[in-house]
Amino acid sequence: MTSNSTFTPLNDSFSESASSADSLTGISQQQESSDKNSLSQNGSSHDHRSRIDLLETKVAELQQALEGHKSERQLVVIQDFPDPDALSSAWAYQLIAEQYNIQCDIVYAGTLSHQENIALVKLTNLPAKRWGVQSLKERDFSVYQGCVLIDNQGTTTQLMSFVKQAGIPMAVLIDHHSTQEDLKAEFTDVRPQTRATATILTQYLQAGLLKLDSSISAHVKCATALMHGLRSDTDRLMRATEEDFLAAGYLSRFYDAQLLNAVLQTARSRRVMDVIERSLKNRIVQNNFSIAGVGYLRYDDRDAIPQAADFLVTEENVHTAVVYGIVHDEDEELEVVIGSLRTSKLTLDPDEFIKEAFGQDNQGRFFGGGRMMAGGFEIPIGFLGGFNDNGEYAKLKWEVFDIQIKQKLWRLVNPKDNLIHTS
Ligand SMILES: [Mn+2]
Repeated sequence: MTSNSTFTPLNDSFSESASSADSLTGISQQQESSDKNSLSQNGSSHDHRSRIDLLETKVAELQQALEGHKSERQLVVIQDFPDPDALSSAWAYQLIAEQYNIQCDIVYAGTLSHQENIALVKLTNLPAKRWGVQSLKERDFSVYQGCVLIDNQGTTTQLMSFVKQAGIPMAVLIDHHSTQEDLKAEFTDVRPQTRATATILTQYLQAGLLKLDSSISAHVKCATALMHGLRSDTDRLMRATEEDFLAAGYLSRFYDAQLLNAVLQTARSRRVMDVIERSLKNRIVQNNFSIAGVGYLRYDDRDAIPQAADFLVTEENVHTAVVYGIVHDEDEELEVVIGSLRTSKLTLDPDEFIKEAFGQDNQGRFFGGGRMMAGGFEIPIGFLGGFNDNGEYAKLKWEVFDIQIKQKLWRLVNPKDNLIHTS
């Protein structure tokens, strides 16, 4: 086994994958450089052995936790902008729990933004439900005896405060982001060195927590979803490690390649294309950085921003792209600046770059951070927020944010250059 320690993601808390919206709600978690509880990837066979032992322990512990809650109802919470890794892993957990007669509702409070994620949910009948923020006050949380967090630690979901308020016990926490809050769950498996939560869930399946059966449609579809989740969190397996390949190998016995292809072939919407077009038109390239403000876009289209950044970074002589815009949600009178950074430069740490560029708010929280090659940021508009019918006003507001963001970015891109560049 080769060592992959040099490619350890620095902080994976903010951005899920190139094919998902960067999730940014919990801005200020401190990462822990090591996690004693992790099944870490390491070079020696001794570590390999202890990894297998730890997996066996975890599987036994989870089994016990499920046994202890037979016939209960659990709320499975995933991040506000769920990605394939979260969606598929939550589903796998639901299928496992079903065997113990535990009924799970998989919920998220934000929206499915990326066309591939919408396709994934539709084509596989993935049982995740959107609980919009406005509906949360009317929801009956008292029917749940346990809360399950998958692919998050409660910092990227608006549901968490309702779960806490309702006093639902934390039953299960399965994640691969660095340890965030000191969250205690009855069963915890947090592995910051593992590339995908789908890999963890697949290991559970392989260990026998649920026997996959090719003649059961839901199993085939869930295996397909897990394959998609695993691929998307490992940059199409390019950053996969041995355990991810092993998990993918196991899933290959059950998944539906045609169905996966259908999910991956999903076309971009016209509005996403328009945002990409704006990013191309507005981009300024300097010192191998490509920076583009795209103006206003709808809340449902926020995933167009990371997609535009993905595209801009493919230009020759560009190693880093930053795209940002003001996302507005007409229903909830919400406005926020959302941005995405993509880089192919190994020495550029998006987490550091974003923190350095934008600093902290007055409560000492950073506006974002990133994982290894990608990062997102989110800047509240505060008092200036809220949609305004007056076109001149909206234009002015955009210009103010555009100039301010560019100013902060150029300071890092070209420290000697004090000019304010605007498009
Ligand atoms: Mn993930």
